[in-house]
Amino acid sequence: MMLPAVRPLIQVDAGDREAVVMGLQAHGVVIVHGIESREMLHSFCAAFGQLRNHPDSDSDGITTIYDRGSTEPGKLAFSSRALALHTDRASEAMPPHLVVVWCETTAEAGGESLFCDARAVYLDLLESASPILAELMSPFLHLPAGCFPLFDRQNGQIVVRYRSDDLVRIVDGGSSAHEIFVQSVAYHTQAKLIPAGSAFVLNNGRVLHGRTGYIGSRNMLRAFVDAVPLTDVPRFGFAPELHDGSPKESRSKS
Ligand SMILES: O=C(O)CCC(=O)C(=O)O
Ligand SMILES: [Fe+2]
Repeated sequence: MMLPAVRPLIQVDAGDREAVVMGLQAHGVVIVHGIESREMLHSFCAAFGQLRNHPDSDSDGITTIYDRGSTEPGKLAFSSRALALHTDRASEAMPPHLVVVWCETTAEAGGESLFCDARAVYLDLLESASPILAELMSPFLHLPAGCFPLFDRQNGQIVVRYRSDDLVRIVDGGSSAHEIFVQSVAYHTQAKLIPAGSAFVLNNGRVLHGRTGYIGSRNMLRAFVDAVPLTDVPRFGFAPELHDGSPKESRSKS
């Protein structure tokens, strides 16, 4: 039997570091409330590690995601269109560890954030479709930087890497495994409107994210954070074991 489709998202206060860390450990993503300014966002992020610059970021390392009508390959974020589930910087050898996206202004309608815990997808496939999982764990996605597995083993962890836009091509023969992956992702995806003054923080090696299309003007501020190794912050990706130490973890059999 598959893992339950979704579990309620954990919502915590930005000042409660322990709760942020516990949420990341249990779900790979947390909603954080009470960030009142760009400066506060910056210091919240800096408490978890080093901000990583991006070609679109400003000098403080933060990127404003807004609709500038972009139609460029890989730049759909800068439009009002829906954004399919993805790993940030999936084309890089080392994608950023944490992704923090803070809402400055909500859209008039739409613009909900989408999350999928790829750990749940991995565990479902492990249980019910292990040959498919083996395919996904072999070179599977042709990206500008090379051909990568969709689920990879890295330092004892499993790391997800995925995008489905025009910068990626699935390996020859991979389309049915891809279809099964996409179905499982859809089953485990949940939507949440992040209100102004709140953010999501996610482990980019574990949780895929996206958004629904929107109308009106919407500003989201994004930071990539590489956490300091060996701190309380869960490592990039997730443990391959069934139990991650979270007391609520349970898998139903039927
Ligand atoms: O607009 C959003 O909510 C998210 C944008 C995003 O995922 C990105 O820029 O990579
Ligand atoms: Fe993203």
